[in-house]
Amino acid sequence: MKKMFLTTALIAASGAAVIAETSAANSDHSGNESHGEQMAVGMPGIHSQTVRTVKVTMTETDDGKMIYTPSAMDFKQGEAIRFLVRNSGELDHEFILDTPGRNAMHKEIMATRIEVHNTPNSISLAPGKSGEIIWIFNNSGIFEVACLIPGHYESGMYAKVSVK
Ligand SMILES: [Cu+2]
Repeated sequence: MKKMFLTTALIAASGAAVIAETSAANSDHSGNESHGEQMAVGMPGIHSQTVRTVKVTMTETDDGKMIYTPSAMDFKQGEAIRFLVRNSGELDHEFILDTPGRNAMHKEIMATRIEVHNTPNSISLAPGKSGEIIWIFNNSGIFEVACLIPGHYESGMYAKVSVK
């Protein structure tokens, strides 16, 4: 009986989290769960548009940090980039490309529940796995790649993306 109550409570809790996410998305509008749509940071591309490949590694360091290598990236407005992302660490990590403001908002949501990101602008990778994101930087500005798994951003897991 106790188990049943627990299950019900879990369902209720996850329902509340979904509502919270929906209202957050509505108030923001640009829609993180985009499928080919324009975002502030740019838009998804396809292979044939790629002008260059940028390799990004995600890992933990011996002194307790979590990092992207490189930790800063510069692009020209209009460039189509193929990010080849590899998790060479021992923990799960993610690569979420967005504005710093939207990443910060999204981090708050992530603090309340577990979420897996695999949208056009994001990828979650288990240790040893690789994946790719093809992205067109058609807007200039300062953007960010971040890992929003609780505690990771605070451990240094973000990279500045500058588009000029
Ligand atoms: Cu991480």
